[in-house]
Amino acid sequence: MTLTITAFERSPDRGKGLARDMRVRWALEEAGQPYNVRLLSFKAMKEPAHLALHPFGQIPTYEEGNLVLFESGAIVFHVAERHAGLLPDDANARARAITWMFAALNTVEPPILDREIARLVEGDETWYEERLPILADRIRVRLSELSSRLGDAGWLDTAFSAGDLLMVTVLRRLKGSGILEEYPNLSAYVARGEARPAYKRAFAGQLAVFTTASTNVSVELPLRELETV
Ligand SMILES: N[C@@H](CCC(=O)N[C@@H](CS)C(=O)NCC(=O)O)C(=O)O
Repeated sequence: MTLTITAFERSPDRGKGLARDMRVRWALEEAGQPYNVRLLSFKAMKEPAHLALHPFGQIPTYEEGNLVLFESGAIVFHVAERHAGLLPDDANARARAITWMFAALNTVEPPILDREIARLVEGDETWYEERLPILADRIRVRLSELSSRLGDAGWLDTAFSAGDLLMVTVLRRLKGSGILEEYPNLSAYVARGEARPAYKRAFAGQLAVFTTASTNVSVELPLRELETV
């Protein structure tokens, strides 16, 4: 059955793999499932045809026959449940891997997003520079805890799982901030995820969209779009 996902026509992250279609691409690559990508402009994302697939007018979506899904975590979970390689067979190990999926999206990602949203929404305000260290410290609390738990293990549980896939994509949002780099074992963990062949294929796929669009269109993205990843 043909699978179709949606992604930005020209990603605001300029092909760095931060947009959330990257998670879905990576999961599908790990599962060995071919997929089509339908590219959307910011305008098209808010039009009725796409809103019928995604109530919030965002990417990614996932279409498999009559099934339409949105929310990157739900899509990755769906792929992981139906194909080998992303969730362990042992029931308890599987439950723990699912727990890490929720932890990535519900516990680790929110403070990282708070910092990004503050830059987008309050970046010009007088208090922004004062607020930034507070937001960074909230991220450090979670990273310290995660770093302690990971220790020198390769993955969060015994083997790579969809929990690691989501956690790595969440932590990647911090690259270049200097915060992730304060935790060498987390930096190495992210690098381990990025070294997986399936990750590399997914990254190359989304980067190709951006480089093709850039050579065809030389228009700069407006600031708001640049930062809404
Ligand atoms: N919780 C959603 C978030 C989806 C999301 O924020 N998508 C971004 C791209 S990564 C988007 O579509 N931004 C444009 C917008 O919200 O208008 C998920 O994980 O899928």
